[in-house]
Amino acid sequence: MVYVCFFAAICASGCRSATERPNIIFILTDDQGYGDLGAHGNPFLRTPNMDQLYHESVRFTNFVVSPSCSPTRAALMTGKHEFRSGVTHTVTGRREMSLQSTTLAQVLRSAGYSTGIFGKWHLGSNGAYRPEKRGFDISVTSVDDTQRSHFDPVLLFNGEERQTRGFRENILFDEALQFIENNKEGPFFCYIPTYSPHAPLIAPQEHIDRNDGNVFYAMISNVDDNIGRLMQKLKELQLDENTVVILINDNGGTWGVDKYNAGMRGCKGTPWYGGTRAFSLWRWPGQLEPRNIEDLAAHVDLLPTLAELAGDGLREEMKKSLDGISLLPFLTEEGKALSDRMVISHKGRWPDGEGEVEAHKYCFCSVHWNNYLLVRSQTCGRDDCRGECRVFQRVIDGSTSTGYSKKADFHYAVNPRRLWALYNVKHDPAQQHDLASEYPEIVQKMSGTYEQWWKEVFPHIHREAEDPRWSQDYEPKQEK
Ligand SMILES: [Ca+2]
Ligand SMILES: [Zn+2]
Repeated sequence: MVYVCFFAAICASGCRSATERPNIIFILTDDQGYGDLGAHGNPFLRTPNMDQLYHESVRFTNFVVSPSCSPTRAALMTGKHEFRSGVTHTVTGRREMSLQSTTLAQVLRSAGYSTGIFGKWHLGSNGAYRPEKRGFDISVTSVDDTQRSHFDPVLLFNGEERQTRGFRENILFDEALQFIENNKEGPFFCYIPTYSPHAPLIAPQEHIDRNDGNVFYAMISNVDDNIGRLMQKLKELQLDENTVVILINDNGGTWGVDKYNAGMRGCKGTPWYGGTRAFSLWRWPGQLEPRNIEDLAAHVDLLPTLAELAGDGLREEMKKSLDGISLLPFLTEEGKALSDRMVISHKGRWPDGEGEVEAHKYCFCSVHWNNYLLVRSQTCGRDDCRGECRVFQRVIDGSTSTGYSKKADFHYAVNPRRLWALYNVKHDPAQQHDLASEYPEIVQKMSGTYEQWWKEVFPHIHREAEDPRWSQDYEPKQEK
């Protein structure tokens, strides 16, 4: 049923031949922040391979992702806000991406691409939700995406368990390089969502030594080495010119925000700019001129962009159902301005239970529009909330250390309830000057968009866990 839909959705007027279409490698790092990059001025961390990629890429400097893992992945895979595919958390029951969603991998496979995923899927570990059932020919993932074995992990190869040896990121890149070599005639789509540098903080000793004992930075440094290996392999296979390499991080900064966060307030799981701003690097030698694009772009744009790159794009009716737009004209044509748009972020993660979704409508959400950020950083106000309001309640109660930060009153700041705050994040990335009373008409326009958006997405905030298709045909073993 789903297959019929997306075969019809793509190649409506015939695909271009495979030789004209580039291979696509998409690397998504887990819990690395915008500031955790040498090229962004981090004085404590060396990332020579990511920096080289940065200098050879088109860079979206105002690029928005969701505040945490599964939500960003759902948006990347569907081209829609994650609530539209029912993803509202990172845990079982609320991270399963609706089976009615057509995935990026399905779109590219329909266009003739070989598809592989090597890393953290995090959109459902069981049955029909697994990546090899959702458009990937080859899938190498951890047994359950909450599993934290960084060394000697048991991995699933298209659902088959295999004991492996070594550091997980090195193994996943080895598998990705093999996939690239096997498919060098192209076109291929190689998705590498790393597990690093997400906690627990564990890294090979040589990287820990190289980073003066900072294990978080050591994990990034290991990914950086692997990206170096990947770029070398592309040159060896003479695929360098015909391959688009994309590097994005999946949410705001974590263990590095107190050291360097590019001047921004906010970290993973907050509605502040530092919670959802990501780097977004696009390298295609000879085709894309390295430069910055400051217009607002977002994770939901990946699917329509790659669909256009892979063929003749998507049919109008599918395009209309997406929140994303194709970035291809802006990538290839300098000086072309992106259309005026708003992008909405919401933390999600409300507790389970009757009425909880509505009770958290305004809890930790923001609206992006050009350089404006409209923020509601507020709890639901109930003392007995079992959700993540508790983290912010601690800050209200005077704690200066919570979550990822010992400057919690800064990164986890809470605003007065029932008020939107407005910031110009280009001039004020630390979000110190609330412009709401100065520009009431802008607040009204942006908050009006939020109200309309909530009405639209609310019916999609559902759980498929009770659905019979959510089968338990794979039972993950307990981690050792
Ligand atoms: Ca993450
Ligand atoms: Zn609450």
